[in-house]
Amino acid sequence: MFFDRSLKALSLCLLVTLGPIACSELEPQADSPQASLPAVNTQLEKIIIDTDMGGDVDDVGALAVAHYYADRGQAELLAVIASIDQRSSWAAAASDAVNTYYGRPDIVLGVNKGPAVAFAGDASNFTLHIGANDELYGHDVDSETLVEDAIDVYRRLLNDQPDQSVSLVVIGWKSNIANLMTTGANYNDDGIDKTGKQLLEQKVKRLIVMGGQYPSGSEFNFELDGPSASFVTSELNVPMVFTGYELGTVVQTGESLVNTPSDNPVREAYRLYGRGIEPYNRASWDLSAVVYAVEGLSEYFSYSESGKNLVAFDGSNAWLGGDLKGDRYLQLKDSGARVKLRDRLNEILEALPVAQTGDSSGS
Ligand SMILES: [Ca+2]
Ligand SMILES: [Ca+2]
Repeated sequence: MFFDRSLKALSLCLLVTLGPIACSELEPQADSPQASLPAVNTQLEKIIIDTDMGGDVDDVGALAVAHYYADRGQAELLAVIASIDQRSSWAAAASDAVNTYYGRPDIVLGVNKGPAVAFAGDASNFTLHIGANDELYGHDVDSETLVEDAIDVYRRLLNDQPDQSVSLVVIGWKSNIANLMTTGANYNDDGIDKTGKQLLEQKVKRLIVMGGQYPSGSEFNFELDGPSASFVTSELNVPMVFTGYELGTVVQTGESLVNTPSDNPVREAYRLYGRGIEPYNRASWDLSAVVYAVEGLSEYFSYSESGKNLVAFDGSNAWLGGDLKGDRYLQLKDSGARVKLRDRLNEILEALPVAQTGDSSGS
């Protein structure tokens, strides 16, 4: 579509591109985090969504999936933080519209106010149409200038959470996480005596990353800010699970949204992005990441071999198997999983918010 996450050949040898940093990272780690990656999640998942909403519409679908689980007591959505900055998108305002539709108008928002990542914007401007239309959607953040800096939000929010309690779902560029990692203790006199990297490693139990292609290739989320993707994957000592281009692209969802109310901003986002041509289907890259974050592998996914993701500065990546870091990437579980996941996601997207059904049990 407007930003085709085109498959590109791995253009450079990753080991050459990454140089000595990567090579120094290839030593086996005695304290491998892989044992903490679950097959099935049974507890309420506290999640933060870090999104490049505006680059593609599946971020909006992913946010709807998070609310669906929150409605059923399976997830708590702590914050929605945009990696795409206010100069090229209305990501935070559009997120507030979706949060408000689902009855959670006060979810904390953040936006990248650091150095701008070069991004031309999306031709349909769906975040602008939704984010600015507070008359229809009733949200109170109708301008990105009202939104806090992502770094300040992350530091305060993570500091307040119990250790190893947060699933951080990054469905856009890795810019915010990289920027956060470089903050020092007592950043901007915030009174928090930890570096950003320490906060992430102490509070985040899993980093779920939509980005890359597996076992190797190149994909939009890493390409847009390759240095940040490389820095986060090589330097952050948090268990990581990746979901790549090849998984989400075969799971096309969104067509069920035509059965939802006309004031559903998720429906409108898919309509605008799809230029009004039904069915409003789009690949489920970001939606799949949220399903895994909350449900675990469930009946849809299986883990790759244990290993480490090598990400070059140009955003290309390659999986290096072995007991190197203990990370995984997701695969579709079996031949039936694609259709099961597709149908499940369309069912989730079609479900009315509990706030609108008046059913507080969430069943
Ligand atoms: Ca709000
Ligand atoms: Ca995205």
